[in-house]
Amino acid sequence: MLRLYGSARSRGLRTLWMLGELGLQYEHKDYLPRSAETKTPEFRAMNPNGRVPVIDDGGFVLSESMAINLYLAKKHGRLYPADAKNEALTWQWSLWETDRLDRQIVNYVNHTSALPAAERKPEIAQAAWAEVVPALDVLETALAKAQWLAGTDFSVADLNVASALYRALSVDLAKWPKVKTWLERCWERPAAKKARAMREQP
Ligand SMILES: N[C@@H](CCC(=O)N[C@@H](CS)C(=O)NCC(=O)O)C(=O)O
Repeated sequence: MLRLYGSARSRGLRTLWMLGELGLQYEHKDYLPRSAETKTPEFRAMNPNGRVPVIDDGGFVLSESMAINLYLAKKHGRLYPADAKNEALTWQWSLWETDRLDRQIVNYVNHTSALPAAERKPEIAQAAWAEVVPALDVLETALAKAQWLAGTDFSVADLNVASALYRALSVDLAKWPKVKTWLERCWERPAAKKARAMREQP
């Protein structure tokens, strides 16, 4: 059975959403980032970076949340664009998010609200916001032209970008109305709600 290493309180959230979309059975190793479990020789043999998420799919070990979701969607023939151009757009948006928004949105939300007040650093929040704004402008322009990021339906492109924007759910997105409604549409999906509930459970 497929095994997922990584808590919903990590980028494992993205994989949990995808596994839910695909309706796959899996064993969940609910490892938190930097936990003792991620420091064992066994885990480091799977991911020398020591990070989650990681999957073990019948002996095939893969890390990097975006790559995991692209692999799972392609392997199971769901949410994966059939034509080469939309497939390429899926890669484009997944890589773009990793480059332009992934850490930036987390840093912004951490240093404005998520961390205890004493640990927040306004200069980190400010620097992150300076990168988040132009990236959301780019996404807004794309979503003004099309409802979804790669093709005519929700796909792994939307899943990868929207799941990585989990932190943006707590940000005022009024300046980016297309992004706001698209993000809400994505997170309204049952598999998204289930993954979110796993993350937010007390
Ligand atoms: N690019 C990687 C990033 C993985 C990552 O940074 N995971 C965090 C948790 S969200 C982690 O395990 N951090 C532990 C550390 O930095 O040592 C991915 O998308 O999977």
